[in-house]
Amino acid sequence: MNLLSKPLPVLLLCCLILAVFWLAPQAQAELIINEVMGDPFQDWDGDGTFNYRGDEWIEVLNEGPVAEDMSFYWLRDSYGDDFHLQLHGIILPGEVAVYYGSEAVAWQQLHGYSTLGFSINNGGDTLELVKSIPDPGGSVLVVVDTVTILDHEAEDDRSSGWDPDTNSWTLNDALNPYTGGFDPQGTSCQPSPGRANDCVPLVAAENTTWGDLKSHYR
Ligand SMILES: [Ca+2]
Ligand SMILES: [Ca+2]
Ligand SMILES: [Ca+2]
Repeated sequence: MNLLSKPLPVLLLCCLILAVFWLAPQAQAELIINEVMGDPFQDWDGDGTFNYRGDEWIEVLNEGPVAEDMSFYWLRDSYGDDFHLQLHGIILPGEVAVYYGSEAVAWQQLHGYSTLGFSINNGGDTLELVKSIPDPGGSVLVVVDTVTILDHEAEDDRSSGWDPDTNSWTLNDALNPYTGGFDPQGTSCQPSPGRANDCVPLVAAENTTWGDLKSHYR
């Protein structure tokens, strides 16, 4: 089709369609749920106390080329339509941010919702990252990522994390080794809230003998 041969109104309409296409917010935001701690058994959020709701956490990774304003994003699980937390902050390309259950509880208190936190079911759950996209008729909600974790992944202090090298989810079970037969199998890696999913194994404390110490100074 030779556009130049068309009347001016047709050309203007074509330009308008192209402009809307290019300027519309893209639903395919390159944000993913990167790691999930569904069944904490220690004080992960660092508030000084362990709480099974407050110390759950969900990590989000920005795989895209631009910084993302997280105030357009929400987290929820697959039970019901209620959001658990409106996210916050900016995530730079390649960076992660971790959101704790205690933040969800505080947000729910503030907005008059039931204070369930993320409510990640220890028997397995499905989590959604949802983006609110401005629209002339009101905002449109788009699910940008969905993650399902199984029963054996949501066990004391095990996290599930996305491994870009293998394109699969891995089980970070250094703090609570998994010996069963379900996938994902354990990796002996530690959970890594707030940082890339680089596998850091748990290092046993070394028994240092007097002979070891002397050997350093020979
Ligand atoms: Ca805590
Ligand atoms: Ca839980
Ligand atoms: Ca991580």
